[in-house]
Amino acid sequence: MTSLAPGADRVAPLPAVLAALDLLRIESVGAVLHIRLNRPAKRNAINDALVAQLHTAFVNLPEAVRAVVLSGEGEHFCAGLDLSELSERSAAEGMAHSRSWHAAFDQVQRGRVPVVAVLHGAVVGGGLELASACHVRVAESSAYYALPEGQRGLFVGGGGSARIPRLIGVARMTDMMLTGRVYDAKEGLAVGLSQYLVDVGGGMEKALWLAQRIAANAPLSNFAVMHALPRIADMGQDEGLFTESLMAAIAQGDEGAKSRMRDFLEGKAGKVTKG
Ligand code: 1HE
Repeated sequence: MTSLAPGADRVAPLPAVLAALDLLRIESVGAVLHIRLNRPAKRNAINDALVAQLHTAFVNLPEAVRAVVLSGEGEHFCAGLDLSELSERSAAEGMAHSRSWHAAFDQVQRGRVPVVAVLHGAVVGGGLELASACHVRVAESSAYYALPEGQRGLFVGGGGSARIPRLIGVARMTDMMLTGRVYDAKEGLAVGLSQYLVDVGGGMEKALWLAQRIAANAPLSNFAVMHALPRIADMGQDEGLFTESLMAAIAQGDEGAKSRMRDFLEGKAGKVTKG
């Protein structure tokens, strides 16, 4: 694998608001912020406090951060909803709980910078919902995916019904929820749950390398990919093409784009090469 760009491994001090988040382990590596779910004893199950801390982390990304890597401490990425917190909730409380997940995961998907997830071990229930809010997913060969909500008498509540079918289709998600089907890492790659598959232990290096590449892009291009692309994909073709032309015009007019095009024409920028 290509090594990181110079300065990419520089570890910067964290702002106090991020350093105070005890259920996350956060490290700033150059322009990349590495956020780890940090409840390994509970398989990184997501309780109310962890949802709130994810929200806080993603709305307080330091200005210098250009990409995030999200991973899980221990043997698993995330065991989903913390089932020990599932007390008797009224319908209104249940709705508010689900909406708190939506608010946090929306900051992951539609925040300021792209997020690369490293998936290993269990990526289940709310853990898969969180993974599906990320922009690039790197799976290690230990990863497996399931939606046990059906077996637990629940429904997805962390945005899964909106995001997961956009990755794998309604039919596959229906099957996972009705039958408890588990996809292994290879199957997950084939159906689109991850974009990359690497050996056990190789996920962080690959994700950091990808995040470093993402961080080197013009910020407005990354913004267009994160914010315009998924919205255009949800539009009718006519509206989509019109919106695309607006976004393209704004992106190409940016100084970042102009200097990059000049660099290429003057032979100073890299060519596109085969893998
Ligand atoms: C938990 C949770 C959890 C582990 N909530 N405590 N999610 C699930 O249905 C998945 C449930 N978990 C599992 O199937 C397994 O724990 C794993 C496959 C993820 C991992 O197995 P393993 O053998 O490594 O660990 P373990 O021995 O099962 O669990 C270790 C501890 O973590 C244990 O606690 P301890 O105090 O006895 O040590 C477990 O109770 C605890 N633990 N998973 C609470 N999920 C917005 S809606 C989303 C809806 C959903 O996500 S539903 C799916 C919930």
